[in-house]
Order: sequence, then structure tokens, then C-alpha cells
Amino acid sequence: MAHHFEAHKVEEVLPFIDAAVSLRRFIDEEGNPVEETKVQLSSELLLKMYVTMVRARILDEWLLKMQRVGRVAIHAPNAGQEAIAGAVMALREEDWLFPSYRELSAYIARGMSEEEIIDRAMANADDPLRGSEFAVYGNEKYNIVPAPVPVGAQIPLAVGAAIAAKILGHKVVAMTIFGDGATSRGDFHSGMNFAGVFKAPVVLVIQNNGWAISLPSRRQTAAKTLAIRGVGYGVPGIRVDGNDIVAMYITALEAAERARAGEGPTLIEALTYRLGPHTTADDPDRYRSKEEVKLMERLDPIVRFGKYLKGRGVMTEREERDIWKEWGEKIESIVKKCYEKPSLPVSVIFENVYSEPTWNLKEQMEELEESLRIMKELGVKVE
Ligand SMILES: Cc1ncc(C[n+]2csc(CCOP(=O)(O)OP(=O)(O)O)c2C)c(N)n1
Ligand SMILES: [Mg+2]
Repeated sequence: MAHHFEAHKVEEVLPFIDAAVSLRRFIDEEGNPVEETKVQLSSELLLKMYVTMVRARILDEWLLKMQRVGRVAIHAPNAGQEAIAGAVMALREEDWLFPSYRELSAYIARGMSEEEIIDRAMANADDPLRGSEFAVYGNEKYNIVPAPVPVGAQIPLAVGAAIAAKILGHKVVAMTIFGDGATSRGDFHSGMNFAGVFKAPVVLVIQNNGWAISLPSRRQTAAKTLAIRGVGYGVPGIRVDGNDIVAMYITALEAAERARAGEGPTLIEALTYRLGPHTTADDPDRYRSKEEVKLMERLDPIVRFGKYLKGRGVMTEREERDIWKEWGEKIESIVKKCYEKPSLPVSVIFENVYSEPTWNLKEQMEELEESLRIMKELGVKVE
């Protein structure tokens, strides 16, 4: 029972506090290098990071337009938050991702194509999730587990998967991504506690974009930062510039390697900003100022990284223009292709719950078929 009276030295915790309150960045606001990394990143990898963010930005603009013309039910705009791709690029193919709903660049970084993303957004016949909950993305092919709709519910799932992998002796890492708002949910706290106690091989990334719909992040906690909340769970917290893709990549790489080496979880707080509305059903002008948005536009992760690449001779202005043009054209033709695809059959609503339909589901299916038959007779178009 000696532990009852065991004292600890504050020095043991201080390094964790330092990382959790400072702001780590490798590229400054003007696109200049701040700190040289010990890890040498190849031009190929740097360009891949840039292209991934560009693809996500173009796709985001399309999904927004497609929602406005009624081809997509709802969309959560991503613009400004594309540097999350860096964190995901630090994972290996066999790792698992438990994302939220605002991470197109993360799904692309994992290998999902624009076509697969649009099929999902439209819930057409090729939708990998067969019409389940809108505005969430997932794909078994790429070890991406679709986000549950309750905010933050992916956190204990990721921690549980990481603990399971550890028990099974699989050398894989689980990464979960969630917002500042999610840190106020019980799921965050129970997830963090389990992760710490069981040294789960998990990387927890908070996309702190300053807002949970209309609630500013300063109302989520009285703590100075979100990363510092890790200290209380024995989980190192690191605060990084979430609009600096290099900082995101390096920090996540270190965290994933720690996890793989059996050293347990890491909490990464990424400071970023959502430039658009919360979803297509939101009007941010009602709760935040235009000045704030203007200020944050200056920190656009794509513009900033583009300057960095041009400043270091990794990309020319011409190459930059070509990347935007090439992907603009490619994605437009993918959108057109997806528009031509048939819808899912209405009967899909009975799938994915029971392996064999129950008696009452069978009754409901028959009723639905009967209604569809009558509507057809009356000439009512059902899609
Ligand atoms: C448990 C729960 N409460 C409320 C909601 C409604 N809701 C959806 S997103 C959201 C805000 C989440 O904010 P944050 O976690 O910061 O993520 P962000 O949208 O900023 O990326 C809320 C309140 C929900 N989906 N689940
Ligand atoms: Mg938020």
C-alpha cells in the first residue's frame, strides 16, 4: 500500500505540460521554415501532401454545390482544415482510421478516390455504405471506420480497437480525429482514461477549429489548452499548428511510432479553422464576425504550404497552376460520371441491421412493395 503516500516530482510532469501549452510549427504564417526537422521529407512526399489538400479543396467545393442543387443531402464544409491529411499520411496501410465528418483530405490520404467519396455523398448505387447515415464517410477497403453521428463516439471505438489490437499482438495503430466540441463529451474522457491505463496504441487528434457550431472553443473548457487535458490521464498532449501540414505529419509520425513501440497513446491538439459554415444547414454570420474569417483566411493551409514549396524550389508556379487545372478537370468529370449512376433501391433501408430479416421487417417490406406498386400505377415517380 506504499503508493498511498508516494510523492512525485513536478519535474516528471513538466515536459508534458510544456508540449501541451506551446505551439509546434515547422512553417510560419508566410510559408517560411521555422524549424528544420530531423526527418528529411522527400520532394515527392511534399508534393503528395500539396496535391492531397488541393484534391480535398476542389471536392469540397463540388459537394457544397451538389448540396445546393439537391444531389447531396447535407455537407459539412472542409475548407481550411485540409492539413489533417498530414496526420493521416503518417499512418501505415494496416493501421486504422476513426475519423469525424469533416476530413475529406484524410479519406483521400488513406486512398479513397473522389469517385468513392462522391458515391457515398450521393448515396447512389455504388455507395460503399449503402445509404447509411448521411455526411459520414468510411470504407472497409482503406480501414476507415465511418463516424457515428453522436459527436465524439468514435473516440472509445478507436481506443477499444487499439486495445484489441494490442491483445491480439497486431502491430497496428488506431488514429481517431474529432473536434474541440467532442472534448466535452463523456466519450472523450472515458476514451482517454482507457487509452492511458491500457497504454493503447492510439493517436487522438483534436481538430480544434475554434467552434462547435456556434459555441466558441473557449466555452468548452476552463483549461488553457485542450492538449493539457491529456496530462491528467497520463497521456502526453502536444499542441501543434493544425494548418501546417509538415507539423501535422511529423507530430503524428512520432505519435504513431511511440504507439507501435508499445509506449502508448498521444493526444494531439491541432489548431485550425473552419472557413465555411458548420454544415450546409448553418449560417455562421449569426455567431462569428466577418473580420475573424478574413483574419483566418490568411492562414489557409494550402496557400501557406504552396508558398513554402515554391520558396524551397520544390514546386514552380507553373506546376502549381497545372495541379489545380489537372485536378479541377478530373474531379469535374468524376462528378459527371457519378451523376449518371442509378440510385440505391428503396429496399436498402432494410439492409445492414439483421443478417436475416425479422418477421416485422418482412411485413414492412411487403407493405413498402405494395405502396410502391400503387404509386407506380398512379404514375408517381419514385427514386
Ligand atoms: C452527442 C451529440 N450532440 C450534439 C450533436 C449535434 N452536433 C453535430 S456537430 C456538433 C458540433 C461539434 O463540434 P466539434 O466537435 O468542434 O466539431 P466541428 O464540427 O467543429 O468539426 C454538434 C453539437 C451531435 N451530433 N451529437
Ligand atoms: Mg470544432
